[in-house]
Amino acid sequence: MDFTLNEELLAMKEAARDFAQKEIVPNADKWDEEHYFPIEVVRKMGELGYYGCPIPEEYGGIDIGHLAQSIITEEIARGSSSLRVSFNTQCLGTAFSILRHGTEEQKKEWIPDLITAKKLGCFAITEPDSGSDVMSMKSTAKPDGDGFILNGCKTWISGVPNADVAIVYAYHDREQGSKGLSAFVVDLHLEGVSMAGLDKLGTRSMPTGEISFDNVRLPGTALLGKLGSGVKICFSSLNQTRLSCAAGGVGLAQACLDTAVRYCNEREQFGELVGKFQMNQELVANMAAEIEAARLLTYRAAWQKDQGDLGNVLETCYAKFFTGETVTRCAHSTMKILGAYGYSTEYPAARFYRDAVVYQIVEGTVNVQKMIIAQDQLGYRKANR
Ligand code: GRA
Repeated sequence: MDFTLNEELLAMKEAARDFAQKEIVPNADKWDEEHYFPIEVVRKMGELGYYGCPIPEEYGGIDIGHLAQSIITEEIARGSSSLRVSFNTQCLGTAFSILRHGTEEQKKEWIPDLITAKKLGCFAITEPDSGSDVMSMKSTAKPDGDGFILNGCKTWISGVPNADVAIVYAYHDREQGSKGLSAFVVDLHLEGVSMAGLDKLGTRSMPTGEISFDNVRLPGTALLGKLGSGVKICFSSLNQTRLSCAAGGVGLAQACLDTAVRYCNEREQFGELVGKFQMNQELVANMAAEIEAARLLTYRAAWQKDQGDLGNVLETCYAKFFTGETVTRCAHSTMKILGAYGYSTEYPAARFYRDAVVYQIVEGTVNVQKMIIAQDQLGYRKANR
């Protein structure tokens, strides 16, 4: 067992940290306040190869794997939790799914543009009446001639309304149950597609919105994988995007700790630094230990993926579940330590607090993660595929 990051990974971590410090941190609060999506920064990350870590060079990637991408995601989230979402919209929920399931033509057409962020991506699972219960989705893609007619509404989709392309999950034949669900690569500029943004509490520098498909005519070449393999593609893709979410949560939790420590060593009350008070020390100690545990769970799951185990649902759930709880506790602890300054917009603690809660909701709620873990442990349903 070796817990050290090799020189290449350490250098990438440092470079991503420098990038976040220079390009993201100085503007993150302003972008958040203005609900501004900094596409120029996303494109720079694309040029640096950040979205191409698990993508082979022949499709424009840098082929250094999931652990590298997790480490970079963590450092970007430490600057802005909003921007870590782009690792899922540009790579893991889109380009990486096309890499695993697409035809050669689809790979060539979409992957290079997604990982360089020339085109903005998204993946569309959730619907107004179908959140945790994925299989209850209502969208349909009825076979029609050599293509499909797509109808339905997707909501809470990260990257919308700015996205150019979506991986959309819809039933081509509801009668067949799970075998009737298919995945499609959908050009969002097609006729019949309309998008609208949604307002939200946090993650305000990454748009979130809904997409309506009104009799959208898809060419046969839009089908991703085989007809009926939507379930497999959807859940195996979630197993990669969940890890990215965990990595982002670790980064945001670390940002909370960084801010709390800085404040503890600046602020004086009762004649001494507030870091000298044991009740604050308890908060700092809990945060530090929990972040380290969340980080190790995340790195372990990423490392397994780099060994070829992309079906490590259980270990990915451990990382996502534990990080979701940790980052929420850390944001709360930082708020307690900073007091009124945490509540004000003078420090980023208020943004961290608003951004943290979503880690209990997206990519499968904390309860969904616990359900998967418990059912595996109880022997009801094996998590790993
Ligand atoms: O046997 P079958 O043919 O009926 O197929 C079932 C099963 O074998 C079917 O799915 C198959 N399956 C899988 N296939 C391949 C299940 N898991 C896998 C897998 N890992 N790989 C249905 O399975 P089931 O077990 O009967 O499902 P269920 O009981 O209906 O639901 C299970 C569960 C609740 C866990 C699932 O629906 C789920 O994970 N729900 C959470 C949905 C979710 O994570 N949504 C996230 C939306 S995306 C998002 O949040 C973007 C945010 C962006 C960002 O911030 O990064």
